Amino acid sequence: MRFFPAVLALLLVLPACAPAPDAGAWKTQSDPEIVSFDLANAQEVTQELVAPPFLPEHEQVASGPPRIVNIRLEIIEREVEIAPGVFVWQMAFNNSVPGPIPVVFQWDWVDLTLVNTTTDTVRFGRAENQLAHNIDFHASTGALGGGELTVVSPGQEVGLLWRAQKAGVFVYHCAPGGEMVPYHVVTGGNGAIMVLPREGLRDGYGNPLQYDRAFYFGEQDYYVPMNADGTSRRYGNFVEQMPDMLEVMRGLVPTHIAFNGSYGALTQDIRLEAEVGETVLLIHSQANNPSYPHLIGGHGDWVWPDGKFNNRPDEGLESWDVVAGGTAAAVYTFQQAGTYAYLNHNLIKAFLFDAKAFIHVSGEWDDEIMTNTFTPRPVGGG
Ligand SMILES: [Cu+2]
Repeated sequence: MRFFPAVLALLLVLPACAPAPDAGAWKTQSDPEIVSFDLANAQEVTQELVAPPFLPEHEQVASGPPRIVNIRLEIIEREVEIAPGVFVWQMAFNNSVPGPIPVVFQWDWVDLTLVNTTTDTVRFGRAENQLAHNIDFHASTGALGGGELTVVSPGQEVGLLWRAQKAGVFVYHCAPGGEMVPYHVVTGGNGAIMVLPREGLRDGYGNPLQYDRAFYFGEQDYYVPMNADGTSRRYGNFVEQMPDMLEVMRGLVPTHIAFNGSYGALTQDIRLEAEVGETVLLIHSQANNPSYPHLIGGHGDWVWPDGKFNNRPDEGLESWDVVAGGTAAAVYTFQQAGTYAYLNHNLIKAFLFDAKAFIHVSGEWDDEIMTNTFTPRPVGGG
């Protein structure tokens, strides 16, 4: 061990000369004037929500002080064919599974009108709601995430104002109590909200980061009472379905797993497109189980741990985590043309179930990044 003192001395010197990133220095504190901004002075805006995988129109950097962002969510109990011959009575926010993803800035207020629709009031076709519903925003603070203040019976609506104190992508879901909580969540009663830092996203060096497109993937596990022939049992309404579905749920094994509600939703029904050179924000939520997002043929250039933007993003990941009742957010700049699969890298869930989406990327192919040196031929040939 006669070299030990020299090695030790070197180790002691190294930190001083290596440009090691300082995780603490990456953080910026919220402006105290923004934090203490008076609700009475906040301007009201209305955000028109859209069905995922798309996001409502939004700025990426706040151009003024905190606002009150009005949003409207209508709860609809509806029967949907989620796979051939497989019917589920869903609980859907604004007629989509997952529900729409509002986009606000940190320190804005969200002013929600939550509607438990009936056929008389519904904007989205038919609704024959039977049950009380509510909403728990993981991004909010207090009263069960708002769940305690938002229980509405069919034909009722309720208003909830809350402040977005934390930045990141956060799950919301229905949570009306007891076994109703998982029942409403695994029939589609969940979504996410994105709370952007006011200064916008930053990469791991602290440089501002803008995206050209954003897609929101909501992964849904289902527990469908099935017949022996591979079709599902059918029920008259959301309430009638519940006892049999709870039995399947108790087994903890999903019968179906889909991105955005139904099999083929993002591989056949909706065509997602991007171009080489574009930076795409990939948002993912799973309200009831973990997931492991992966972009086949690409990466997460920057991945925010647990989808929370005030943590320094990780660089160049292959697969990343979504915790149960949590989210992920990653950006990737496409470098090659082609069709990319974005999926849960529990590959059984991706391919034997349907936890996947395709992104069709147009543009140039760069041989310097990848090319065949020779195409398949007999061994030793050529
Ligand atoms: Cu509900």
